[in-house]
Amino acid sequence: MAKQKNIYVGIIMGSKSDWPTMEEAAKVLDEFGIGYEAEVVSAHRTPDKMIKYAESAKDRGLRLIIAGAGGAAHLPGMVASKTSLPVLGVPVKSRALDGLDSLLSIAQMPAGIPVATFAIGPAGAKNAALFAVAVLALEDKALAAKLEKFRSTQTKTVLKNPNPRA
Ligand code: RP5
Repeated sequence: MAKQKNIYVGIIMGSKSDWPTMEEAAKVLDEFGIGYEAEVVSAHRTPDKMIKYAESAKDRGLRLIIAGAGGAAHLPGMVASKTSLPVLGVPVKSRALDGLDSLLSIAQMPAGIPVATFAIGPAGAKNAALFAVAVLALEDKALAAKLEKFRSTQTKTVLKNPNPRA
């Protein structure tokens, strides 16, 4: 896998069917102007690719990996087992069990291999990306200012219209 300049976040997912959820992470990174790559990498259907992806991620310049999967959601944990980069896991809502299976598969990691686990579905994907922004902002003042602005705009928007009926 080739090195690409200014690509700091890898968004991976177990299937194309995860994209409507994971796209929410991509939208946030677009909004903050952060370079990312997005790709289907399946723990079960493309295990060799998954290992190569995880093993090469750091050398290729990635700083964080956002990994989404549904059902038997082994992708985030398996990727975390092959890289020391921070892995942010997004449980995708599954057809059979509404994503509770995804959530537990991602959250219940054995001690020693951490995966930061987010909410089920689009909110989780969005928050994983905001978390990645917060981590990258620790060493980027301009990005930190953008994040502060995002948060204050969000607060103002809610305060401006507290009427739940309007
Ligand atoms: C997982 O299986 C994927 O992450 C996806 O959420 C789920 C279903 O995949 P498809 O059958 O829709 O390809 O590996």
